[in-house]
Amino acid sequence: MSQVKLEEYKPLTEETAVELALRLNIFHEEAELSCREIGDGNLNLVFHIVDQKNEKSIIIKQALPYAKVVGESWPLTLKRAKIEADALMLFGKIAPNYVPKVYFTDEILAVTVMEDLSHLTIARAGFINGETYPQISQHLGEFLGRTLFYTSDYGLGPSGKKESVQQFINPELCKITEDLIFTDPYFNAETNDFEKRLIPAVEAIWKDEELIFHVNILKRSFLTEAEVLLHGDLHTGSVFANNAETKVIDPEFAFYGPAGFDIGQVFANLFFQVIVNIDKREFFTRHIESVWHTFKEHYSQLWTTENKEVLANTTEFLQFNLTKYFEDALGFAGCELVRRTIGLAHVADLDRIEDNDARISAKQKALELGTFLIKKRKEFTDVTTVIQKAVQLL
Ligand code: SR1
Ligand code: MG
Repeated sequence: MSQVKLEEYKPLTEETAVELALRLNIFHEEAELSCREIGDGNLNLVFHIVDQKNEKSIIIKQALPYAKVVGESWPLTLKRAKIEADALMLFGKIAPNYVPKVYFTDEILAVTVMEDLSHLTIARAGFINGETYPQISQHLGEFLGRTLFYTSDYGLGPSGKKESVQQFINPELCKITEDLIFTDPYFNAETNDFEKRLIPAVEAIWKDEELIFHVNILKRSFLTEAEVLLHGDLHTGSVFANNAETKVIDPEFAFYGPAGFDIGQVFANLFFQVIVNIDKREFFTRHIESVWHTFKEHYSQLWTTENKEVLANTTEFLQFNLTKYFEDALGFAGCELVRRTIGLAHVADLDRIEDNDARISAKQKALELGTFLIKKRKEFTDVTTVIQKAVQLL
């Protein structure tokens, strides 16, 4: 008898995930299906289902009603599965090369059935294993240029944009970011997670009034500036890649916010490799430059040819906006560097360094660079100078 009820939420098991796939007629009747739960993120179940006979495979992702990284004591809305599916489908229209195809979604079960990307590797894991993915920065730059233009007032027009803002209201997931990125790392909060040897550096952050002033400005921007539909969690663990392809996954944190947020998260997560991967540092500094230049090129081209705001279509106003996005991106990158080092939910780039002295030193550098970017973000107008300054600090 069938165990999956489409009208009632229940976490799937490997057996019921297969049953769901069969029920959706995704596979041929004589398919020989095998299934494994492969979720290694902070929040969800991920089932990989393969038809050995016909070489077809899919992913079923299901939201859990709590944050897996903490446990059942941290309840979390299932609505995020719909936000994620809607964002993937919208990004699929805007930037089809850079997101997985969605085959089916169900709000009650909180599932999304999508393209299997297991021929690719999570970019963070690939980088840690020595890969540099030569095309990733151009792909991410194009993804950012297209999504941040087409979801804005300039790309959608004011009515379409307001409808989109409404569709992507995501208060619970935004609250996680507001707390974990913009608040908790800057005082002695319970969620923080850092090594004893970092206590002096952490206490210096808590006492740094100038820094906290700037974090408040960045948090206000995150809270109030509904510029574009953001992915909202665009770190290198949300990107699959190989040397030729790049796919952005996991937009469950999607909402309307400041354009610089997604760009800044990409910058910060590439900066982790600039800090730890000294032999390949140049590949990653070039990636950061290329993300910005490619974003700028695509965004500017769309601005000129597709702008729905007649008066806004001037070079001066475009430049004004790009300058704002760039400064914001540097500040948000700084916040991401700090939170992934001393807050909840770290990055393997730092935590997996086995040598204690090297790991602590890398974490101190991440904090130093993060603090610098937050405070000095308005002093820079070009990405190459930022990188030169950053490398001098390391
Ligand atoms: C409780 S969720 C912790 C983190 O995991 C997600 O990937 C986001 O980065 C979030 O801040
Ligand atoms: Mg995620």
